[in-house]
Amino acid sequence: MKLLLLSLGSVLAYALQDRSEAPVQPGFQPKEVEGPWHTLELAATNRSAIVEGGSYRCFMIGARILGNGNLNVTYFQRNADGKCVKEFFIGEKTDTPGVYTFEYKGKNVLTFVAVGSDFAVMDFENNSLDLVVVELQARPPLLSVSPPGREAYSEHLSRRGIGLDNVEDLTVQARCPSLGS
Ligand SMILES: *[C@@H]1O[C@H](CO)[C@@H](O)[C@H](O)[C@H]1NC(C)=O
Ligand SMILES: *[C@@H]1O[C@H](CO)[C@@H](O)[C@H](O)[C@H]1NC(C)=O
Ligand SMILES: CC(=O)N[C@H]1CO[C@H](CO)[C@@H](O)[C@@H]1O
Repeated sequence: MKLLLLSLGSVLAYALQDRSEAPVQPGFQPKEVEGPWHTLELAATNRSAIVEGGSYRCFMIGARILGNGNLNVTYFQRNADGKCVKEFFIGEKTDTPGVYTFEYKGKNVLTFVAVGSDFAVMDFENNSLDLVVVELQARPPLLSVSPPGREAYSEHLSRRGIGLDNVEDLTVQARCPSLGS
């Protein structure tokens, strides 16, 4: 019975993987995404999710691996009063290293598509399957991203069919945390 479930599980995992347009970073190591992060850009299949007031407009500040292998992601988000509020979500690890799931406005799948020493390209897919958000993260205090990071990010935007008009550059806009918040 256990074996049957296991094989059913892998068939399912295979089917899901096959359908997903978010490939995971080969040889993903959780340690590589731990520590401070700074969100440079947000991109989405539906722009309203990432503009000011949008539910996916987040400024990630860090990630920590918990004892059970889950991922604690901390970020700031502006509330309705314009104040920056610190929040976190727990990404539950899956059978695929680099893929986590969490609840936020429905079920989400987070995939680390590409990870380098100074960047991370993160793909968030809302299970309703009509929303994909892609984030480009950099390591503070240096906020530039090497050409391989930029390339991996652009490549993934094309893969997801997200055009440049659906990208928000957070480095030129009011950030969180900001002075007085
Ligand atoms: C985009 O999101 C907004 C707000 O959630 C929604 O009203 C709109 O219908 C969505 N557009 C598409 C094309 O899904
Ligand atoms: C996640 O990290 C935040 C910020 O460091 C902390 O406040 C929160 O307790 C952590 N949650 C868990 C479940 O570890
Ligand atoms: C922001 C967004 O589109 N959230 C959707 C995620 O998916 C759930 C259904 O699983 C919808 O209810 C949310 O509106």
